[in-house]
Amino acid sequence: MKVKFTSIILLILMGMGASAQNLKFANPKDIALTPRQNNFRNKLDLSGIWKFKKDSANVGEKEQWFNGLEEFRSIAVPGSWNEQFTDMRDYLDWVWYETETYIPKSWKGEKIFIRVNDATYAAKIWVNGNPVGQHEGCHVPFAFTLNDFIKWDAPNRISIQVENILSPERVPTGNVPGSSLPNYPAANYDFFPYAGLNRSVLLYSVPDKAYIKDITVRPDFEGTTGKLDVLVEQNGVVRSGKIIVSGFGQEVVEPIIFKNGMANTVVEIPNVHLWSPDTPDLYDVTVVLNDGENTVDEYSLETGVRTVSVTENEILLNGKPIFLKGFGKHQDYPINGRGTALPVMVKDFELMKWTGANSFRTTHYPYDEEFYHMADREGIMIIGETPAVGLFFSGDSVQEDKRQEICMQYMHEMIYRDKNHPSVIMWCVANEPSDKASLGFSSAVRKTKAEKLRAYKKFEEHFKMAKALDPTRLVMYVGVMMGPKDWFALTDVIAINRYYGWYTSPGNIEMGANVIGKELDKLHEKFKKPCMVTEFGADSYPGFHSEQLEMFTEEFQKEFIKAYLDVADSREFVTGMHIWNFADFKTSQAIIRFGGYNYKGVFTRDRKPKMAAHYLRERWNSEAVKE
Ligand code: BDP
Repeated sequence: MKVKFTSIILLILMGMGASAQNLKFANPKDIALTPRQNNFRNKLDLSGIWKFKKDSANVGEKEQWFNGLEEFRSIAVPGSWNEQFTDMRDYLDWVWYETETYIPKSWKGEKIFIRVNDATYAAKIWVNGNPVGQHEGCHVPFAFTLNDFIKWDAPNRISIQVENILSPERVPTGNVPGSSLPNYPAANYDFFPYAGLNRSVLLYSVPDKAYIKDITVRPDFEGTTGKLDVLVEQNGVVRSGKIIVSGFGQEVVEPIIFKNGMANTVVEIPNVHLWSPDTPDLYDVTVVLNDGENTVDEYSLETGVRTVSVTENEILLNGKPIFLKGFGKHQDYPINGRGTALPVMVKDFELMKWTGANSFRTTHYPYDEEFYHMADREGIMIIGETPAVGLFFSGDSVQEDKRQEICMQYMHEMIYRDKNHPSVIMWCVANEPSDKASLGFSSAVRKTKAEKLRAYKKFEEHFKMAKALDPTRLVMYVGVMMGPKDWFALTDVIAINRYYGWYTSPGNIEMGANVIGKELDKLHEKFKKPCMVTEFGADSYPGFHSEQLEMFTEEFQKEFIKAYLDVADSREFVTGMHIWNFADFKTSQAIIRFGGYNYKGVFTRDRKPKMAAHYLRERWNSEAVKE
């Protein structure tokens, strides 16, 4: 009866045309586990060439383009449309993507999902002309069930409408009146607003009767015994199951009993191998759902046992001080744009290790999931950052509330997706948020005490949410030059982006180093927290040299980086230095962005080392870990 009723409603909706279509919003919980292929689950990657069509007047929905695109062109998925088409570099309005696929017969009787790993910025999905759902927000996955809409023994048409309209109500923000970053397209951030299906689109299936919906593994250890606090959530009423933790010749099995769909147990691992950059030792955690004798579902993930904490001066990994050496990065590469290109990712890990780096921040958005799996295995630590860049609290409460809502959604999506990776040691809730619409260092807007407090309270919500979702990791934000200092009261680690000697006192490295040194001293004295410089650097045009230090040369960039690293070395409480940037990257057009690029990379955009990269390799590889 229920099925028939749903079908009738759907038929009515379809008959009523597009205007009546009500596309539900995605539920962040549905992306908690990476889709996997095993004996109980299936996965079909729809990467490839899709049909593509521009919809500049936004008529596609009304004209029911979800019933099949006419006069389309071909586009690669994953990839950004701005790089693939010469006429669409700056186009950010509506487009349609379409592909067709059979769904294997063997999936019959299972629950079937579509998972879009990144549709920047907003997307709506139809399958076989039926409205499936929608999502807002960039660089995070979303998923919907498809069972009501699919056909067996025939191709299924998947239509996705995407747009990347820049708006002050969105995060990241764009088209902000009076922005201190005049550029085109008018992104309120310093990277190109690459749009489209930047990551893979998957279909996957899970057992219909009951399936494992989420697994949260919280690691700890005491002496030589590892402790994994494992929380399993199922979608069904299976009563029991087990958790198997295996690795290094050991296997520990713990039975679990579900209550209201949840089961929680602590698995102890004797003679535990701890995860660290030097020993990136991983365990397999397998969860099995059992209905009597029968296994109903099974899911395995790789994780590691390690703890993260802070003292007044240090970040501790497994109780020992660590120093973060590394970079801010981008998912950016010629032609791929922001599209995931796995060979580029692998090469980036190679090059990070070649320089002697041990960490990076996912500036300025969560990266493709593969980065985190790779970092777990390679022993690279990650600061996982939300897409909250260019965020501001200037007093327009309607806009602020909308931004706040999307930021909270991002926090759920990022932490649900990335919570089990030992490589992720900190969450960064925002890059350079400000209490003014324009960036701190160029604005003279004065705020009243009450306005400042209001902004502080709003921003505090981000920390509360991150801590509530994950009490095991450090939470930080990254402060902008001349931004509000009192916000550092909220953070576990003081992280600042500084460009003294570049944007201020340009050309004067000595003065720049002096200023940052003094500022770090003051911050530490006031807040008594470990400090890190999450961005510092200078543009260098590849192959541009000079005898005497001159801005934009490779020599200047190298000396700038050296001076800042020296400042850090002379201070016990500086616990990490991340250079901006790993590689040159594409930006909007602006007078400070020659040819539409940010040249602060120590590697070129096609990953050739500049002088600074060679310098880092020498310095970082010869350094004993700072203790
Ligand atoms: C910082 C931003 C970063 C920019 C960098 C720069 O966090 O996104 O690319 O400045 O100006 O303020 O190079």
